[in-house]
Amino acid sequence: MITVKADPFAFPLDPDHVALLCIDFQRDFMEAGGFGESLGNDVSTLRTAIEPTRGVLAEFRRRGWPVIHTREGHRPDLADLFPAKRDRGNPSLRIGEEGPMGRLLVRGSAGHEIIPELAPVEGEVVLDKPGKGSFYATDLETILRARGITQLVVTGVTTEVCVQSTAREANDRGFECLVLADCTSSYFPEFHESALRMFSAQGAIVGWVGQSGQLLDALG
Ligand code: TIU
Repeated sequence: MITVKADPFAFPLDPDHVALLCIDFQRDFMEAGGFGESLGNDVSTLRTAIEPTRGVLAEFRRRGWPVIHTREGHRPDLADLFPAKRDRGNPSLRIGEEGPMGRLLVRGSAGHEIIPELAPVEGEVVLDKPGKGSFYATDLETILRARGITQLVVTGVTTEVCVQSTAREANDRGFECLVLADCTSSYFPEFHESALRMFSAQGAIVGWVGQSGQLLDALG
């Protein structure tokens, strides 16, 4: 067991049963012309998470520990897109419409790809999901249980949407989550802070919150 400093108390990392989860580091959320910008967001705010996540990713790869990347998006025929998701709000473009990086949030489009800085490598799981949470309508739980994974180091965007949904779902399924604050980001700094505080409050009601530096220090 490796002790990692975290809030609200140390995270007991089990090297044989831990995986790194990189949630939705896609061009559609992180780059101009994608889904995130179509919602009216300044996408540059998400970029703070890239370098810290690169550091953690490199360490997991060096150790040969499992890495799982998720991508939010839909089938090209949009058969898995609920009208309730497609029609909500007043975005400049809707899911499935053609933007500068191809069809928004559609599998196979350039915008659906993970940003090059954090691109998956051979042997890493890439999981496509139609919702915000990573367990809904996916085989993530099967993949984790098949490998005996019981702990997740959680990174990704955005903190209060897909990261929050996923951490809560993981916690309910019995997985222990260490969410790395600097490896997550939001279009709304106040939501980022609040979501992180909610995770670790009440004795880690959803999970632990730490920093990438604390994890890397503990790993030596
Ligand atoms: N809009 C927003 O903040 N996020 C999403 O729609 N998806 C994810 O968080 N990945």
